[in-house]
Amino acid sequence: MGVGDGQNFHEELTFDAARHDGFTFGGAAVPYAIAAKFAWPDRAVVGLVGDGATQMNNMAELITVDKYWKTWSDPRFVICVFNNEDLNQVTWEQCVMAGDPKFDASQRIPDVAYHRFAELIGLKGIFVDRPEDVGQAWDEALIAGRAVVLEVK
Ligand SMILES: Cc1ncc(C[n+]2csc(CCOP(=O)(O)OP(=O)(O)O)c2C)c(N)n1
Ligand SMILES: [Mg+2]
Repeated sequence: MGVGDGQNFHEELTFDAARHDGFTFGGAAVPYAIAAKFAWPDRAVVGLVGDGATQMNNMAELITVDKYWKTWSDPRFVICVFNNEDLNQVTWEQCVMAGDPKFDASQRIPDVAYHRFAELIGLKGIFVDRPEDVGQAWDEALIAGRAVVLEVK
């Protein structure tokens, strides 16, 4: 999660919601991004979230975002969801540390249209699946004038 004013990137505050003393907890990024926005409502907040973590708790907390985003003086708030239909960090660990092939029963997760869920609850949703469109998608997200879910497939 990064908090910046869009100009002074050297002053940017970043916080990795998935890491604390080596322990990782999924589902924290959107709540932490909300907290950052309440601390600095006049600055842009960006949250970067895996699709598995999004399905844990972060989708529910997008409802909280919709409850409050109109009260933030700077509306820039972007949750970027990386939709790889995989709990990839664990898939990777199981492969590298145990030599196991990907175990689809636990590692393959549903393909959810996160950008459409965002629209359903009142946020702006943007979908991008071509590398050459990613830059423009971020531009669109940051000038949207409202909270955005940017889904990267
Ligand atoms: C609440 C919780 N449950 C399970 C885990 C174990 N875990 C660590 S990383 C990970 C996979 C995350 O997948 P995703 O969010 O899709 O990110 P990706 O690795 O695919 O980019 C899981 C399940 C966790 N950290 N927290
Ligand atoms: Mg994933």
